[in-house]
Amino acid sequence: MVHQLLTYALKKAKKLPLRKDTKYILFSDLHKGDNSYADDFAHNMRIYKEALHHYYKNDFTYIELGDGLELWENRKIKPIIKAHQVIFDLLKDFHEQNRLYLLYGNHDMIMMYPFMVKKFLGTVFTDLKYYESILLQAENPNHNLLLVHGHQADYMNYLFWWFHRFLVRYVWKPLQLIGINDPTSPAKNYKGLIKVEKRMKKWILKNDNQSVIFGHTHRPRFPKAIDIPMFNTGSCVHPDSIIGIEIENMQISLIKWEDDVNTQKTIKVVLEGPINLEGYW
Ligand SMILES: [Mn+2]
Repeated sequence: MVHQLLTYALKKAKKLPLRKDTKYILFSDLHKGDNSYADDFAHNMRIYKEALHHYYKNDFTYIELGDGLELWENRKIKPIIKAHQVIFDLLKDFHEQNRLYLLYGNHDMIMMYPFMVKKFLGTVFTDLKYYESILLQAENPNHNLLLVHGHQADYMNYLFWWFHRFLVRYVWKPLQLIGINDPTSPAKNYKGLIKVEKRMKKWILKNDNQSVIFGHTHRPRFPKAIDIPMFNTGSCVHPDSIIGIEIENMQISLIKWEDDVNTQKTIKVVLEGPINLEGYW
């Protein structure tokens, strides 16, 4: 099942060029909510905004690898837009320059339907599209990076996302108030996370070492050139930082944005890399 879902995602991926002069910033799993107690993103909003400013000024194309919106806990979009208006405005700037690409994850799976995108975000963006997958493709067609949310390797979350949504809305969200975490989420459950990574690695090996970048588990991964080429962007709901992946000058790096303890300024820290992408091919 996982193999079919990932292979299908590869086949239908939106293709974007990968060159010396292309610059991409990849974030995932923002889980933007309504700024209430259950909004896991609210505390990082300021840091994220600074980061977004930086990438906008420096001509990066923004790619979000799914779960940008928390539509399980929230049925309505208006409170989310209201809570994060500044961010939607910034994303709109990217979009107007054709520098915005969004994937859907399990928490915003309904965005797979164009009419839902229009209904939910039509007031913010004109002609916005959501994709399941993107293929960053270098000149040599065998040299590419597949970008997916990663719930394809977590097929219960892919096929029965609506059932999980029901549980989150009516069971886990109320329990979160008293400190009980959703045990079915790979982001909050270590065993589930390991399973997803294992299945992803298996698929990569079966598919000629196809490089994959995904999110979903919230655990950042950055392989060495000799390892299985499985990257993970981490998330934007870490306790006091956001983590993402930059691809620039045919090099890849894992980065973190946080507040510097001494200066209180928001800064970028390079966690891994930059490494030449060629090393993985
Ligand atoms: Mn997810």
